[in-house]
Amino acid sequence: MAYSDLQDYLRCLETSGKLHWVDKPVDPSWEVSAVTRHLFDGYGWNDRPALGFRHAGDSPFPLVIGIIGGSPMIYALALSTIPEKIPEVWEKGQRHPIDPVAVQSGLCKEIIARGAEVDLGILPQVVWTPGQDPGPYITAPVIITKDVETGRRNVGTYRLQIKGPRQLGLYVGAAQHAAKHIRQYEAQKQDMPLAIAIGVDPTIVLASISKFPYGTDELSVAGGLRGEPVPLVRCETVDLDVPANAEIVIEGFLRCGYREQEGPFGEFSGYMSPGGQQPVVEVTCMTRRRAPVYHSFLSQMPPSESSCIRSLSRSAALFHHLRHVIGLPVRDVHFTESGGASSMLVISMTKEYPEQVKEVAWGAWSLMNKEGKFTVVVDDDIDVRNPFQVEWAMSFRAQPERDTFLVDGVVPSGVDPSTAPPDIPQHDPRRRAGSKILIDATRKHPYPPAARVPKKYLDAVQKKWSEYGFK
Ligand SMILES: Cc1cc2nc3c(=O)[nH]c(=O)nc-3n(C[C@H](O)[C@H](O)[C@H](O)COP(=O)(O)O)c2cc1C
Ligand SMILES: [Mn+2]
Repeated sequence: MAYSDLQDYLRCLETSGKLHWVDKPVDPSWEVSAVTRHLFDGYGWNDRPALGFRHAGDSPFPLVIGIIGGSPMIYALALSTIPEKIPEVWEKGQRHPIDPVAVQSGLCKEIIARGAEVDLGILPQVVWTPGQDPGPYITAPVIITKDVETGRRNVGTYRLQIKGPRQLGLYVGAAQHAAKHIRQYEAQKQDMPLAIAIGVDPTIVLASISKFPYGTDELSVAGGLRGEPVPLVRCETVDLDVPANAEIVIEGFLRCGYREQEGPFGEFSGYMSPGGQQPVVEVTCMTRRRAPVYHSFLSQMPPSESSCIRSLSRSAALFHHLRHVIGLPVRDVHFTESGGASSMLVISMTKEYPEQVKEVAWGAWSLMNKEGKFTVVVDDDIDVRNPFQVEWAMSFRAQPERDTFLVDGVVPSGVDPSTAPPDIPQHDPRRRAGSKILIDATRKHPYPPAARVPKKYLDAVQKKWSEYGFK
């Protein structure tokens, strides 16, 4: 059964013991991020609960965080599955998308504020990297825009800096789909309408933060993931549709050609992004439930919610592309969390001929042009999620001179601080000098037998383990 909305999903997390509510009032200018960070640093990958804060500053809305990428277990619950089946559900969602359906009304219309009635100050004003972010940010928005020529919808998650009661700074990376829409509208000298949903069924969030080919409606992928169409309602002041059961919807437009300083912001690389001149959302309307729950993501230093989500989502999307779209014999794909689920990519494969290793790397790099700065390809006996095994393969199946392949003149990750010093703005061409390396850590010739105690002896020992004085 699909979740009908965020609150339906939160009930499932609560029943599974995966949501910890904090009743004590907390200060959103530092305490929300500090408690969440402490939780991420203190708990193992699989044990972290998601967090809820009932009283974050003056906001009447409770805030939840870590409900999508608190852990692989939580991510699996968002997809109504178990961690081992995450790639399978993604496969289904992408192969069998279900288009959304229009409905007349929804819970997101219980309260409607227009024009001067809107005050974004009602939202929890969370500062994520206290002392360094310039102010509070909305980190989990689902932003809906349209291609000006085809009318096709795009849905993406791009951070929003709360700048005033009706103003938001928007950061959209240059390669993102909404950035194309911004260029289109500005070429036609028009303001660009947009709608922002906060707090939706988790499959919509997962589709919103994932990269699909341009033109794909992320809401149809969400339909495929949840097995039912997403119900949509018309916005009040812009020509767009939004998930009918969203907790909160903000409508507005980007004023053509206008830019203001946005950021710096604590990014998934673990460093502050430089910030730069970015568009500003002028809010025209806010619709919401009577008692909405506000949804946020923790980004900054890995491990974070962002690195967990990116690792699981990107790995599944790339596996699908390499294995099922291009048809290469790839067994498994893993973006490491320490690499911000961006820089370090490990792929295992059942190599059919030596050149195929490069085909795999090119396939990965052309789908995800900014990712996989270090790409390691291993044989199918290596567990890509086990760094010990991966380093072992690199250590004894590769010769750096023969088995590495360097490429330059490629687009780097926009927030990789190794490309340029912090005073160079985020979109500056000087940040574009990227390069990548492929490390082919597969066997190139027959290998000697592995030096292991034979399994039959290990099994024999296991059977009488207590005889050796072990419990
Ligand atoms: C927690 C989190 C925060 C993100 N913040 C941003 C952001 O501020 N700007 C941005 O361009 N992309 C951001 N992304 C990445 C986009 O959501 C992602 O690339 C998505 O594919 C964008 O949609 P699009 O492919 O339709 O452009 C974020 C992703 C996550 C998981
Ligand atoms: Mn898109």
